[in-house]
Amino acid sequence: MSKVLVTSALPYANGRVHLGHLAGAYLPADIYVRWRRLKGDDVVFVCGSDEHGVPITLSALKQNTTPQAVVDEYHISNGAAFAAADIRFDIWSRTSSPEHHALAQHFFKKLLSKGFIDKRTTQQYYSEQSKLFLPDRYVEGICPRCGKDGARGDQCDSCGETYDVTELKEPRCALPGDRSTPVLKNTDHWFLKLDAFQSRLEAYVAEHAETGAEPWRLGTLRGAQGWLKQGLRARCITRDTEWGVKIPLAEADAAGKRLYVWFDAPIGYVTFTQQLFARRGDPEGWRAYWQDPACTIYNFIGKDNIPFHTVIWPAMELGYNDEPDPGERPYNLAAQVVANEFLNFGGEKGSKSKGNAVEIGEFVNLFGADPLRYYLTSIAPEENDSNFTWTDFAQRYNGELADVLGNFAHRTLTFTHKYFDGRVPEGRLPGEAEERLRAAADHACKASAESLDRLRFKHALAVAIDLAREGNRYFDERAPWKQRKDDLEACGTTLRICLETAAALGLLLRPFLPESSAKLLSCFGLDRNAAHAPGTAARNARELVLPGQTLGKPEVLFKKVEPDQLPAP
Ligand code: B3M
Ligand code: ZN
Repeated sequence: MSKVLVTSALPYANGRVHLGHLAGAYLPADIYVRWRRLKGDDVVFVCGSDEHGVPITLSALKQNTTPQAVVDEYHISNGAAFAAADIRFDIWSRTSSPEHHALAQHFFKKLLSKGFIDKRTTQQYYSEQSKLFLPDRYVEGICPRCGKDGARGDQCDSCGETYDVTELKEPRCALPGDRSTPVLKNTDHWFLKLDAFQSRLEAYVAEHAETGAEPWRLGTLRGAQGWLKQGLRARCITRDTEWGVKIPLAEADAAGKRLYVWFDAPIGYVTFTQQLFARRGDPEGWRAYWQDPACTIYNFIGKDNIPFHTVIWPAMELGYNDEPDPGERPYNLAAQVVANEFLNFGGEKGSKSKGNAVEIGEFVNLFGADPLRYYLTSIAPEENDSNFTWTDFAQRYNGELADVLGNFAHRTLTFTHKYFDGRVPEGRLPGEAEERLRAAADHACKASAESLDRLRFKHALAVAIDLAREGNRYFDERAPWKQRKDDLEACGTTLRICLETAAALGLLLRPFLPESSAKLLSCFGLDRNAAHAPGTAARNARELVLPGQTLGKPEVLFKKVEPDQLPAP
């Protein structure tokens, strides 16, 4: 039994999570967690809201409310959205918790005492009107790259480029009621000396290159290497804001400043694991996941978070690990940083301001969690961006889930109930066609396991649907509705093999479609919480389908979607 820690990127509590987020960092993680648990591994799955950051204060200003009210709202609604999609975190916590503030400050102090953080004087825009230093997001102007007006201080929404706020042309404050022209003023900030970790990070990333034991996806690797190639430079890890983790220093120039959100957020993975074990009454239990090299850590993220997970956070851990204090063991670095590309809507990135992304609750209310999980996995943006459309969903749902999978399982089970009294028929010795279908099931089970181990979820799911297709083809060829009249025993053989295949499908779909697979497997007497028995799923399936065994009554797993049920595009 291996120990595994799985994390999903902590969503900002500044908007509702949508299908794009789900496809990127949450659904694949949940599928992977379920898969490792089925294999009998000891898995912990942590997530929570990222509740700091200047954009949250900006939202609060615009909505004339407090940052706390903003994060309270989204922490609850996002937690509910994940639950609706059957994403089962072991803990759904938040970075505003006191434990998290304390741990983030502890990290800061450790890195400071080891000389990896220093204080520097920088120039920052300041509003004379509001008497306020302005974080980048509080400044707007003309993009220095594409010339569009309305560009944000650190990034242009129009061309996507990032730049230094001082490069922005015709800068102005972006505060409600304050559009004055800001002036540059000196202010002190703290910097993380990333350059000190250049060679150690190069070695870390090289370990996960194509030839390594846990090779990263190409996108992750390229993102990490791109940063390293440019040469790492010290990065500012504090901001002029009143919202966030306080800088744990008595100095006067720490007033009015907080830790940068990307400094504290990844520490949240640790805090949440600590909180989880504290709740379980085992306050030291978290160390077996974070400070024992026998545990493997998997970070699931969207591609825009790659540098933070492959460079900055590992640098913080490496710095912390440098000459650990007595009694403390070094932190584990992630073995896998699983980054996904983007799921787009109508060809565009989902965005809050455009309102073009589909919300999780909206989808689940219409069609349920499993159809959502199915569709998002079948178009998973593993290698390239992909695109969500309602019509494509309906086509795949009807054509694959309803017509292929659901139909095969349903006709096999109902036929057995009708003509064999709901018991697995003995039949005759299997012939060539039967052995072929069994071999296909064996092959599917191996291929699916291999793909899941290699984090290729889309492929693992496609393998199951292909097996259901084979099953339907065999059912049609054998035509049990005719066999029944001419040769009941031959008909029994057909159904027995089809039942084995249906059970194998139930097992193959468990990580992807928790509800539907549990319903299907309950017909074969398998409890939804039972782990896979050792061996291949195909062998397990045959053991679930023993001649004479009574089968449960099947339900229609997937009712067809009619065009008028779809929301307007
Ligand atoms: N809050 C998510 C984002 O960039 C960001 C992830 C933090 S993971 C430690 O949307
Ligand atoms: Zn631009």
